[in-house]
Amino acid sequence: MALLNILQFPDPRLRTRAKPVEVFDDNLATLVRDMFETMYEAPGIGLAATQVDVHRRLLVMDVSEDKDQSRVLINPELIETQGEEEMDEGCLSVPGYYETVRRAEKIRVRAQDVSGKVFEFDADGLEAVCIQHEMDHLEGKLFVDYISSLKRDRIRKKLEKQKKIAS
Ligand code: GNR
Ligand code: NI
Repeated sequence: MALLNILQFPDPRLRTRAKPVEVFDDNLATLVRDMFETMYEAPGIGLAATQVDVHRRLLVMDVSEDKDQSRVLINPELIETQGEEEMDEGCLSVPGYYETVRRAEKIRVRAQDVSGKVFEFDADGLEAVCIQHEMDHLEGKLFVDYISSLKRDRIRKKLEKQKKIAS
C-alpha cells in the first residue's frame, strides 16, 4: 500500500484530460487500492486519478458516514441527468476553500469495475455531486472553474503563497 501525492491547484497537470482505461490488470488494482488509501487518509469522499497525476479515466469514492461503502468507477459516463441542485463543494486539490456549485440533481451512470465488467446505477444527493465533481477532474476541470475569475484568482494566489511558505 502507498499514499499518493495529491496535486494542488493551480498545478497545470490538473488540467490534463484523462484517457480511457484499456488494461484491467494488477497494476490497475494496485492503483485503485492506493487511491482508496490516499482518499481515506486525506480524508475525502472521492478522488480522481488526475489528482494523483495518473491521466486515466478512473475515480474512487465513499460518501457514507461509516466509510464502509467504497466504490470504484472506471471509464464512467453520465447516461442520464435530471434536475438541478446547488451544494457547497470542496476539493483535496484546492484545500481550505468551499464554494457553491450547481450540478444535475439525479444522474444515471455507466462505468466499469476493476475487472472491466460494465454496470449502471442511479445516484442523487451527495453521491451524485461527488461523481460529477470527480468526472470533471478527468476532464481537467475543477470546481473553482464554476466561480468568478476574481474569486478563483484570489484562491490561486493564496495557495501559491502557502506553497512558497511551506517549501
Ligand atoms: O472530499 C471531498 N468532499 C467534497 C465535498 C463536496 C463536494 C465534492 C467533494 S469531493 C472532495 C474530494 C475531492 O477533491 N475529490 O476530487
Ligand atoms: Ni476534487
